[in-house]
Amino acid sequence: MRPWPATPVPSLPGPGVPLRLFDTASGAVGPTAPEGTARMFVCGITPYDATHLGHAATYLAFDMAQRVWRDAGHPVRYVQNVTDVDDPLLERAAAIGQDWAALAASEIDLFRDDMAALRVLPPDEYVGVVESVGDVVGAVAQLLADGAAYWLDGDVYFRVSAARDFGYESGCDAATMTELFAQRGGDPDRPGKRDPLDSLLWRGPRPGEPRWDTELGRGRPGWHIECAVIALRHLGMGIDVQGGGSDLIFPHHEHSAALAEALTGAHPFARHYVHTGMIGLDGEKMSKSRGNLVFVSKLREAGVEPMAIRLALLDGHYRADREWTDAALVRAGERLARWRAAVRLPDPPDARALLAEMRDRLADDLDTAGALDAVDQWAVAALASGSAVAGPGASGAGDGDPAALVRDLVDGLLGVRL
Ligand code: 5CA
Ligand code: ZN
Repeated sequence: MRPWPATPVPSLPGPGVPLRLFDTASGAVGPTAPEGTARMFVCGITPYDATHLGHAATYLAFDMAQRVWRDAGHPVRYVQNVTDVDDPLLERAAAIGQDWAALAASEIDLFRDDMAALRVLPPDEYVGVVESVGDVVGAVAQLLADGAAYWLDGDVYFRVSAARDFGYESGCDAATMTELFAQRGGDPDRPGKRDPLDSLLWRGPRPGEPRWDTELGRGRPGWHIECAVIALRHLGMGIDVQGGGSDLIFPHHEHSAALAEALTGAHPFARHYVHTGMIGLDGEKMSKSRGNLVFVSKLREAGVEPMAIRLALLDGHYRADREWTDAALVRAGERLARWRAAVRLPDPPDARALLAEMRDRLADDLDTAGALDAVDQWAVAALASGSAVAGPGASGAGDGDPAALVRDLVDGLLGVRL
């Protein structure tokens, strides 16, 4: 599938700082330490109700990880999936009387436009389930042959007891797993399952649902196997980051890791499992089911500058559940205006200390709010001295061009164009 266009990333003087990230599996912040190229898989959208600000915040967080890695000299190989066949998409298409594939295609287009407008760097591989059915079928056939999966009334299930260390990624206890599994697309109570937490790998044909004719018979892929298979094909095992929102910690990332590990015999699937907090509105998680969505495209249509949306979403820690407010957007617009005014001053102050501070903030588990504050301090000082010192020659020669450096570091590290 075609990704969206990339915006250039300016390179910055001097060495970057190695990225440390919080890993859900270990419960601690630790060095990411990629071996050369950093490999990252981030779970993509199920294409309906795209792109709300929760989606945007999540993809922005991983965009920041990519920028810090690149600044530290690591090329990045980034893969994202699209869940372009799954129950919620089919249910929405049926509810609005639209063909599911047409709905998916138009929502993916909208998502691409929003991501490009927000200057989120595109994945190297953007891969749908529809184009991965053959790979999924091969993987399910292998799991069946290995005894890690079984048939149940025309469907195939993964046997969690075949996993080497099921539960290590989320750290959830059994009761929490069962509860979350039921809430998030699982079917713990289906009669005939060997274990309530066994997950659907292949769904036999149902009236009115899409199906493919395969060596498993007719049917369509389940959810978790999709991400395991796409990540394995395009990245392999031992990836540096498996990412997504905190609503994917269990069951999705637990199951996709267990599946990748069962398929390859290697462990672990990812060295860091990284999860973003949920963006909420008026005290509730922003979600399709609650219908309390604020869309990037609607804000853009209303004339809001994408860079202000980007700054508003970066003004908080990616792991914290946080609220979207109009006030935050206003603050971001003011901040953007302040930064732009500061880099237009004829003689702004040196910015090399700012670059060092930004690198430290971002490398420390992506402290974007701290990085934004650092730029603010520079801009406020620049504007104060700019208005106090009339005329040229206020700072010494030989500092390079501070305004150009600030434009480049705000662009390269924060993805914000001034
Ligand atoms: N297609 C699956 C992943 S394979 C999926 O979860 N799709 S989604 O469209 O529901 O969500 C896309 C991404 O946005 C996921 O990483 C999800 O965790 C994240 N997300 C969804 N709602 C929010 C929210 N309110 N705040 C932050 N992130 C969110
Ligand atoms: Zn996924």
